[in-house]
Amino acid sequence: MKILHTADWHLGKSLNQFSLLADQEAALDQLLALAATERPDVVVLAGDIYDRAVPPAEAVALFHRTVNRLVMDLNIPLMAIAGNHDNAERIHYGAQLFERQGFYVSGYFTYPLQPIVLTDAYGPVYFYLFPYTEPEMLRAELRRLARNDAPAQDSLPPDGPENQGADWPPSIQTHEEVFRWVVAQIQAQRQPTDRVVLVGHAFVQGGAPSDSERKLLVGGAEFIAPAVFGPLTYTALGHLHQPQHFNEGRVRYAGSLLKYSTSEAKHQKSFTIIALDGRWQPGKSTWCPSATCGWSGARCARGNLPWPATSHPSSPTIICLSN
Ligand SMILES: [Mn+2]
Repeated sequence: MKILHTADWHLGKSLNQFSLLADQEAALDQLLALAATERPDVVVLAGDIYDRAVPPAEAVALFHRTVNRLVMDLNIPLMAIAGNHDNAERIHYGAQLFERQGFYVSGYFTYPLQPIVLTDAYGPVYFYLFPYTEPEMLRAELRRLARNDAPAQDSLPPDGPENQGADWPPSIQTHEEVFRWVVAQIQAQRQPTDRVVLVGHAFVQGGAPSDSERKLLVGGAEFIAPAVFGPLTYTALGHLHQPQHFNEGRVRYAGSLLKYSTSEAKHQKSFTIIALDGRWQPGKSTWCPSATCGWSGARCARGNLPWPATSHPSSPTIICLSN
């Protein structure tokens, strides 16, 4: 099973009122070219599709074109989740309809968690899409389910509301507790040798942040210990904009599509290709530099600055003033 992992597209983002849309389109052209050559079984987009809850129409049109080219023209499924910059309901629009064509999109989680199953020569791989979910959102939804809207008896996992008595729903205060709950749900559904991939949007403890990420919670409690994801075959994450990995590469950030702040000037943006063989652990992973290698992107110039800045019209230069 070959997985092309990408994240944090932030379509429609502007830097100092300068639209990055043309550069985003060029980078997505590179992604589509890579997909056409590599023929992954699935492309995974781990949140922050757009830069804000109500993206510009041109950004929505770019996403529309990209999904069409990948899913309809290249016939490669896409699995996408909402990140903390996205609006859950808007991202979730059309989810059940699009699924029939191979575009799996999840703006908000639904209970019980249900995997998307893709099969290769070694058998099934279970993909769990868990969009960005605040601890309070998860608590509220679990309370609602416990109160009066529990799903049908035969679809309840072993730790469902009817078996938990007064302790259910569990107390969930932090992002780590959210993902402990998610992984426990998955563990209750799977066989130990099943290959399981989780797609999420979260801040793993020890990860290197950038200036273009919005904090998940004010006052801490946003960090998740990498060990939480230990039982899973692969965790495809979004949120941190620098490509990086944990747990021997089994927990990974693909990084953002472009450099979105001066703190990312030295990043080399990329797409990640993960190959799963028959074992529960991932096989080789390939790091594919994206279009941004040849693109100046956000860069930080110091010293005697040329003025006016001479750069490609669609490549902004951020000028850092220092004394
Ligand atoms: Mn992001």
